[in-house]
Amino acid sequence: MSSITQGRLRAAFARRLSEMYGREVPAYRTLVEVSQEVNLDVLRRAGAGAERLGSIGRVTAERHGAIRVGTPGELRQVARIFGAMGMRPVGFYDLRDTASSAVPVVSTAFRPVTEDELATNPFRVFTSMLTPGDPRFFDAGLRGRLEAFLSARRLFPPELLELADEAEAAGGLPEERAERFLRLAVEAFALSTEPIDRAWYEELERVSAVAADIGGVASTHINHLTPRVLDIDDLYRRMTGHGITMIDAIQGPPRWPGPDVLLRQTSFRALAEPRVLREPDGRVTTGSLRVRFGEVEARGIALTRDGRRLYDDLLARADHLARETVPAAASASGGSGGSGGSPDGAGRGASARRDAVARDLWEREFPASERDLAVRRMGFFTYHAVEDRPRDGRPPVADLAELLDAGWLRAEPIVYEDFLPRSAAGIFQSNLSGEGIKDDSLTGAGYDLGLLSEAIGREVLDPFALYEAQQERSLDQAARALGLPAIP
Ligand code: OOG
Ligand code: NI
Repeated sequence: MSSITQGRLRAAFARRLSEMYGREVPAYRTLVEVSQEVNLDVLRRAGAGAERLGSIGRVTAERHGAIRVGTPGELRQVARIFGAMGMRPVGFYDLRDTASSAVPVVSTAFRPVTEDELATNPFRVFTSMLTPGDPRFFDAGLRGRLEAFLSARRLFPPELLELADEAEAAGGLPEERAERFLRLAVEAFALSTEPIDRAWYEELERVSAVAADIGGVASTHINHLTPRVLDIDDLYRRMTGHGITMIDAIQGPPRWPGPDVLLRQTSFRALAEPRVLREPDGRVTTGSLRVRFGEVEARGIALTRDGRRLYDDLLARADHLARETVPAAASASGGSGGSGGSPDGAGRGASARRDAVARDLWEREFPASERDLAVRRMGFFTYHAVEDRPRDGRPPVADLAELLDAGWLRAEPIVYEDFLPRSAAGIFQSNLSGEGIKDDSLTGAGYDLGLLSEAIGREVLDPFALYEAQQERSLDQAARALGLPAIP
């Protein structure tokens, strides 16, 4: 009996989730279509260079999703379902302090971690867990009722969890059970039609829209699904042309002439979706909730800790400078966006200004080429001995820069597979209706990496260590091929 491997389960799950989300959120279909147009255009324009950060096959199928759960127990179940598909928890993101509105969650991302599995299908899911124990958001009374509500619900049917355990232990599932697993898994993340208690939902919403989306309903759902695009600025323009209003900014590094690094993302608010509500008097009505959205991203080279420090530093300085250089007349005239005082025009003006400031900083301080990123040890690469390297009898030099410059070694970028806390907070925030309430006079509860690992029951992996290990393996191999003891 043929068995469906974890990699094939993951690819099939991503595909089916995408079909489901396309039925649920029509603007997502437009986004996927436009992304594919943009990618084909880049391929035509740039040829093979377009595939330097991933084959067109990989990029076309590539998605990330986001889900939100309420308790450590629920998170542990999610880990079993994703474990069945070869996805491991990587990275710890604490958005409680990163966001300016009330986002009471801590997060990780489930994703494949080996080169082979990433090549099969890199599907990843940003997964957030509510923090009811954080008194800045929830007082003791609300916390108690919230925890009682969460402990009474069941997100996943036992059959799904049993199939997941079997797939994880055996490395896959026989065809029929694979089919059953996929059906149940996709269903578990569909938007539920069960009535929502309006009063309870609204009580939570006053504290935080994210808390309401998680703890105000009896199920979880895929919150957005994000395709990958090779030119996000082009996509932004085209979506606007399709009449879809994007948020003001593209989050992450600025557009600039140097290498693409990390992650650039932008999003749009999905339309309100019809949801069944139970009114305080017991009547069941149809209302609408606006919680889901569309997002798109461009991925670049993974940065080392040093590279990341420089990125974070430039971002903070760009923010600071952009605030200082606000034109004196901007507040009166509606900014430089030219759309005359509308909040959107002003927002776009401010964001264009920030982009210009950021680009200027980057051009002065960020490594301007892949070679410089490699030599300054700011980007992650795999290194390969060049087949037709000069063999002029010189003893090989053992310094990375010289080996690259003399044509002995070739560097291939490692793609950033993770997320950025500031961008994630920006994405959460730009899609919330209200600010919510956060009492900063209180001390936050210590939901940290250790607690998250414990909740999941598995080690949360360090993304830097994964990239580093991949780079080191390639350096060892290259050194052997060149007959060097090591490449420092
Ligand atoms: C997750 C937001 C974070 C990203 O791409 O940074 C995210 C959420 O809204 O639940 O998906
Ligand atoms: Ni996202």
